[in-house]
Amino acid sequence: DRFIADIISSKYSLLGGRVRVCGWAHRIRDLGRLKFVLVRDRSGVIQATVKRGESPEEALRAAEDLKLESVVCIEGELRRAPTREGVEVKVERLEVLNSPVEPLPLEVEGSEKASLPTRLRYRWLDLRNPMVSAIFELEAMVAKVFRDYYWSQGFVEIFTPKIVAAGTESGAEVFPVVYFDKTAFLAQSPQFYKQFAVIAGLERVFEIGPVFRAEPHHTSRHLNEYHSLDIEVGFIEGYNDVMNYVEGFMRAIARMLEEEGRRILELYKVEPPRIPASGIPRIPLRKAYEILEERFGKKVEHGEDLDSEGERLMGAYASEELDSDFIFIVEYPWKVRPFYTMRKEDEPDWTYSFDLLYRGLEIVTGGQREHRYHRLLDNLNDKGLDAESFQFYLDFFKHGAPPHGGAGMGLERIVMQTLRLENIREARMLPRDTERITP
Ligand code: AMO
Repeated sequence: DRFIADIISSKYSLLGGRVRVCGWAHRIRDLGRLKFVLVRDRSGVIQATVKRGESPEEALRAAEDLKLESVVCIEGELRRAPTREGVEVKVERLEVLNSPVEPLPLEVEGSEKASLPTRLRYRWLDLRNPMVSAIFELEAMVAKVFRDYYWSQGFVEIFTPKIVAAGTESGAEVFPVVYFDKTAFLAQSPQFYKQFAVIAGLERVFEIGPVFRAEPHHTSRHLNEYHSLDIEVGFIEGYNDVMNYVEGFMRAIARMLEEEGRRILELYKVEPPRIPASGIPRIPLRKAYEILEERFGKKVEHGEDLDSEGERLMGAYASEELDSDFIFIVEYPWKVRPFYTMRKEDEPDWTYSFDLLYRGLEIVTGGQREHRYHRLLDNLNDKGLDAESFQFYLDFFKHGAPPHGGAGMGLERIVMQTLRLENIREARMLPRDTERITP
């Protein structure tokens, strides 16, 4: 059997022929002698008609027992019909493979309009809604573009440990793990090990993997488990090289969205992102402070990070003034960046680092790393961290670490911003947050 969308798109060559599709009973209309069953698979919906005098007795009996969301296979002639698809299947065989054992707690059709907690509780039903499964098709497409793009740039895919001995992003937000007689954590980021791989001679690496953040806050932008798209590159001249690699990937995503991704964007009535031909604008944070104050009357303390409103406003600025859905904010204060970040040579209170905002939300963080052993030690001390618990990491830097940098990108955030979803949980099949560890 084939996907319904394939049958519909090649209907003229198939008309009059026999087709077989399997899926779920999406809608049932019973007119007594005539029953219309809409069969749905991942790709679409097709009408099947079961009619007394036309369909065999067995099929008529099977149709009697059919419930919404019963699992069915139908076989029969494809013929013209006044349906939206222009065709229907005249049923000659109908097999019911399984049926619901209780009333449906969530209707698949239009499930996106139900409350998010209900949708997440019954996610297996919610996901059968093509509007919802499209999110995860898009997610897979973004991950594929990521792999293809970095492969084409000479990167090697790596697979780093997720059970680790130290937090990387800042002490508190780690989940402890019971690991024999040692203290261990779920990895917050592959940060140390992607740097390890560069230092170990792989030079340019990427990884797609889960990361775990024990952030207790409940926002529409944070998950406690998400997928991170990570890159790390050796022998860079500066953090602009890293931004170039990030920008290349964003362009590759935009191209995919204009081609294979179109159908999904149309479903969500959104446009592909705009990237200026001259490149994604790169604006120092200190300049962003000025823009925020002068243009929006928003005061951000000099040397502080942008809050979510600041990001949103800078996104609006990029969209209105620079005709771009993306904007890099560069040179964050040392105070708000992790110890592994390289400080600016001439202004050590600032760093060679960046964030990328997409439609006003941070989707990427990156920068150049400190690769000089003694400077790295100074950084740790300056942050008041205990060098001993990071010694295993410091050791990587003792025997020839090249200058390097990289970035981490939130897969769910990229998808969320592309489809303009309201809540990041929609972009995660089974989100983990402060309330949820099931289903
Ligand atoms: P950072 O902690 O900023 O940087 O994370 C990188 C990117 O991951 C996404 N992100 C999240 N997505 C969903 N839920 C969360 N709780 C969440 N937290 C972060 C964002 C963010 O931009 N090691 C560095 C990256 C690097 O420098 O290479 C890091 O992890 O899109």
